[in-house]
Amino acid sequence: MQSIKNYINGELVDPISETFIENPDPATGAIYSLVPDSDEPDVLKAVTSAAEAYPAWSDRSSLERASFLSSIAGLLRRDLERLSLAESVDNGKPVSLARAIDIPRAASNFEFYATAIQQFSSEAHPMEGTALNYTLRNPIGVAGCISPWNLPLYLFTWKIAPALAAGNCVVAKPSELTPMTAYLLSELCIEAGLPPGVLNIVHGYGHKVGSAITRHPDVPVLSFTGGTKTGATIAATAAPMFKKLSLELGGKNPNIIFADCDYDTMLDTTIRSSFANQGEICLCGSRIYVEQSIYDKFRRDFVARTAALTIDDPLDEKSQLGAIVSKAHMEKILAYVELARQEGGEILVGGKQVYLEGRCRDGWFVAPTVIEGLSSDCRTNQEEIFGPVVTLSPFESEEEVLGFANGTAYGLAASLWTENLTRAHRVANHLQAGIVWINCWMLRDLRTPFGGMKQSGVGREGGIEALRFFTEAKNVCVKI
Ligand code: TXE
Repeated sequence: MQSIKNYINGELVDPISETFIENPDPATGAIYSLVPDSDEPDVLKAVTSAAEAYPAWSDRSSLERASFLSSIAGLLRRDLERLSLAESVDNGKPVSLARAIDIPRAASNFEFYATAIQQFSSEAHPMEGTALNYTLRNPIGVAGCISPWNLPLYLFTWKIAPALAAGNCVVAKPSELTPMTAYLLSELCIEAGLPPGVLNIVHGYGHKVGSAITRHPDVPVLSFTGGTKTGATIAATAAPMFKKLSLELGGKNPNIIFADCDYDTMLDTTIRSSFANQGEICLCGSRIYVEQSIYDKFRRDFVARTAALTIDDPLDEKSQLGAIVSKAHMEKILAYVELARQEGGEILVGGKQVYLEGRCRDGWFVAPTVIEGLSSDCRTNQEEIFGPVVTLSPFESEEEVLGFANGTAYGLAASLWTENLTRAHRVANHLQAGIVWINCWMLRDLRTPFGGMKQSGVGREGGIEALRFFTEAKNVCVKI
């Protein structure tokens, strides 16, 4: 039984409590590793290490910091296979997905910020003949980074890389449900020679470790990705302490399909945007709105394509969907399907747990599910399910579908399918979302601002947005 360790002050150490959390493999339901059940004493050690490492780390040139990030990116790429397998076993996602998306993106996150920091600049404002204003963007200190279980290493590194590049030191906590690749990352940081204390990884529960990071007075900046409810809990602690806060939260994203779309491309992509990663991506399009004139055709084709998806052992290269991350989350998803039935929905395909043979007979698998016949304001269409469940609804007009699309508390992402360019720009402009994809989905340029509005979060990650988040702007005004 593998027992992983915290990474504090450059060393791999057990939790002070010497107690551990059992970590199951979602595909088999069996406990396969032990995770430190850390608490506040471990966080205090980590923050002290980070604070002690901060002066030297922030004094290094951006080129020197970039070289460490590049080395880590190279090691992540070197260990692609090992990390992909670890991610698949820990999260339940197909190993093919971890290999194609999760791990390469983790390496890209480090590589991107290794170069972005070298291009990072600020501005000057001359007051003709009177004064010169210049803006400094200095690192802040110890940054807290807390990440979720759905894209474990991908989202974990998406916070850590810019924080380190900007000159901060970090105390990071991955989800207790998927800690493995964060642990393997700490081994690679040691191999890359990252100075002790620059990055510290403390494993454990959110209400213990995550909460201790959030309320620590020497952690002035926090970056969180996870559920909206947890985001509110963190904000309630951080706000009165005047901490800088970035919150990437849930979504209930519309996928709007007009009759004039490129139908085959839309259908292929909509299968992905509905069920990729078992639908456990905050950017998935879980509410599908189809123009009335093509609704029946789309319904027939989409249901057939959904029914043909392969849900199987995540380690099988043919699997298109793997296991749900935890038994509790699987039960939450199935409870929403039952709710949909009670709200008048018709389950067109899926809607139940899938029982496999052999190695995965005790795993947690849910069939990709398509539901129609629900009102736009029912709970199933208002609340984030975060599983392989989508709803279908027809619409008659642009105004009507914009009302549906914008009619939830969330505002993270949206997809839009039409060949009418004028309409595409008009609808995109009216959608309440931080990210709008037109005739595509999950096409990502890391330079772009990433994040949502309303209950999908506060602030933006990505590009220079993240470097500005992890620095403080100081205006210096020099009398001439
Ligand atoms: O998130 P949580 P989970 C949504 C999705 C999912 C729900 C819960 O609806 O069902 O959030 O998922 C740590 N103080 N998304 O359980 O609970 C926790 O240990 C500080 C959307 O993953 O929010 C973990 O490391 N930290 C999201 C992290 O917060 C706390 C992706 C996320 O846990 C804490 C994932 C606390 N009080 C889930 N409580 C997206 N937008 O991508 C927990 N944590």
